[in-house]
Amino acid sequence: MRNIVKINDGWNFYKNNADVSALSGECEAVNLPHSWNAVDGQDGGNDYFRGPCVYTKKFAKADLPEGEKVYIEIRGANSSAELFVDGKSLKVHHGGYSTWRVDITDEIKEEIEIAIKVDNSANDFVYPQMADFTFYGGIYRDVYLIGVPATHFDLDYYGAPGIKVTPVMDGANANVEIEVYITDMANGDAVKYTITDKEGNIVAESTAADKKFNTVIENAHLWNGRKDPYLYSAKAEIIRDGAAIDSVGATFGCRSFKIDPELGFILNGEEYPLRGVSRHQDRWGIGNALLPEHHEEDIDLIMEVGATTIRLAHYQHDQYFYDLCDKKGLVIWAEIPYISRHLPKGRENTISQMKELIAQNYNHASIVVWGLSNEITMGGAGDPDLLENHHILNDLVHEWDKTRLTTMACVSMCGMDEPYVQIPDVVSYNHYFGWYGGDTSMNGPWFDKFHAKYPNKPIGVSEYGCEALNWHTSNPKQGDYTEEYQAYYHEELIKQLFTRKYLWATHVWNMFDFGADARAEGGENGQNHKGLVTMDRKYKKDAFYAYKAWLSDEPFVHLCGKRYIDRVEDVTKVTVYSNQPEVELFVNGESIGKKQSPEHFFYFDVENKGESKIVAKSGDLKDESVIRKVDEMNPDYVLKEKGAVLNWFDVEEKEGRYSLNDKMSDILASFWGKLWFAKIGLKIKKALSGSKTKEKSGFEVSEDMMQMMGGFTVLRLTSLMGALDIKWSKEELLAMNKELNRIRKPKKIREKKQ
Ligand code: GCB
Repeated sequence: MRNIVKINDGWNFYKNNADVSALSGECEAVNLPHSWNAVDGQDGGNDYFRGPCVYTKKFAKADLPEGEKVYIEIRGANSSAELFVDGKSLKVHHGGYSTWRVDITDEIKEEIEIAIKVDNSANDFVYPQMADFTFYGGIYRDVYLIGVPATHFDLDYYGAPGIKVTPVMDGANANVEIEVYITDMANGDAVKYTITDKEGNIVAESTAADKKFNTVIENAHLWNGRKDPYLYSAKAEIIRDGAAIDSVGATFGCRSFKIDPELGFILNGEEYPLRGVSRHQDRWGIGNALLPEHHEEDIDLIMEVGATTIRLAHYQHDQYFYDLCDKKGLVIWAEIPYISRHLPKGRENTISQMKELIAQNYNHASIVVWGLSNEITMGGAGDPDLLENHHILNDLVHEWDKTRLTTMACVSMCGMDEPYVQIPDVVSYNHYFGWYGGDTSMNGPWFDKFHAKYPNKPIGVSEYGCEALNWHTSNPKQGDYTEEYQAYYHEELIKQLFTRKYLWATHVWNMFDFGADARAEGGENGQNHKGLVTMDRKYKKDAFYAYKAWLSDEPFVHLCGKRYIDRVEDVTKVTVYSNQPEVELFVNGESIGKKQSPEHFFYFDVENKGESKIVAKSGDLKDESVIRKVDEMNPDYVLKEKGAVLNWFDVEEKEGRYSLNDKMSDILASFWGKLWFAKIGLKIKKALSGSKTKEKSGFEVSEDMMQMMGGFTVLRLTSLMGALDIKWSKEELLAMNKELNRIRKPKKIREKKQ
């Protein structure tokens, strides 16, 4: 039988070392999982260490697991890695998110030293190279030694488990096929197959010299999403002379699903709306080196919000997490990090990462779609090499998995008529109308337009979201980074998206704030703050409860604005989210009324005098907060952009005139505004086309992009341009503001409600 030993503890770590035979510098003792970017990958500046590092560990022969063959299994080393035994290179692996194994048998001596060189430096052929998250370097998942007999379930095939279970529903019965992969099967060897139910009862059993076993589970107990995530277990053993010499197992679920362009997701013949969130695999202080309890906490929070689906972005996640999804009944979108920028030399890597993703995760009941790419057409959707790459991946997935569908996340400005959009079976778009550009009301109608034009193509929302930190206001505005604007944005988006049942899946970007070291937004650099929950998982933002109110059956009332205590106005708006039909609000013990809301959002006007204790009640459920009357806005509630050249509140605004705080679309509504913009536009165009890097020179400012940009204030636009290396100094910005202050707003803009 196989012997498996976890070898996470006691490694030596050498930072910034490329030569395994001449290690130099300080040696740090570390336990795995480990990332060398746990701190510098989350503190902003886009300056985290990216380079080669080496992990070493010595093993005495006696400590190795018994077996005629010994493999080392690495479940995730970002991004490229090379494994050496006593200085001899045995394998190079490209791709930081999958499992890979190396046969070390021939190198075993009385004592051996294993060295793993891991490298997260930039290159032009391993994905991801450009994306809005930190590429944490390290061996950040578990490492095992596996001892097996010479005849064993295959360990060399794309990190796969050696057992593939395919349950296909036929009426109430499940036709189950188990296929196994065996290295060096000998004459006379047989395979024993056993299927057991959740209680451990044997459902089917057979022993044959065959690598495939087919059986029927009559009246199969369905895997039915969150309602009943029932799993069966399959076990395969190699039998020689009456005894099992190796064994593997997998859990699987019996279910059918369909994606209908009108009705959305259908699970086991019933409509099952996929409404959920995306997740990145990192957290505050530890980067991507997560422990089981971190995965568990994440899944618990996702269950609490009531999500039925998760998009596991933007790469393969830990096996343990997919297991949790199977067990909890969450429906999963799994994907490879083919993201942002198509690399002409990256085709092979997309193929190997896709093969690993499917081979390693095939048995998971929770997975229903494989994602080909994310926002890959940022430089345009016409590149023939990009299109061919997608066709290859799409065909590969269909060949490797006949039971699931392909999908893709398109970038907002990608035109819906692009042939590229039609490649996968079902498609989704990342839209940020109401955050980056445009306004919230544009979301639903955009999807209606797509749906009307392509009624046979299932369309979904792969990303939408909005940043929120601990900033507060009673007048939420797009781009203000307050918890209140995020709550407003999601109220609007929920109402638009959850009432369009044709949307086959919707995924909030993101369940958790995450590390993106290049980001400098919202006053806290190094993070993307679109999470419904903070990066340390300690605080659920108000928007979290807006989703809970729509999606969860667990009765609750939530008072919004608990961190927004000091308020200036005499009458203030108090919002309650609840999945109960009626909520009553008490101020200092006195009821100010009951409200009903089929939309689950309850709004009260509350007189703000002195200090008030607010209690929201529905039956036995209650929640409390405090508000306090103040004369001036509490400065702690107001964003001060760290590192910003200019803050919006430092910009001079003149009645009836433009300023840097106006939206681009409003400026373009005026003739003089247009002229003024032409000048800036020139600077942007020049900077983009004069740029030496390819991705920038291929950059075209399209109509769609202009529409998106219209929603930004000029100030915001200039700061976002920083990411493209187009920078304005404070003096230049103030000069621009002066110019804008000279331009009169046309009547229609002056009268527009801001
Ligand atoms: C996107 C990307 C995602 C980013 C997100 C954002 O469209 O797919 O990786 O984090 O936008 O927040 O800008």
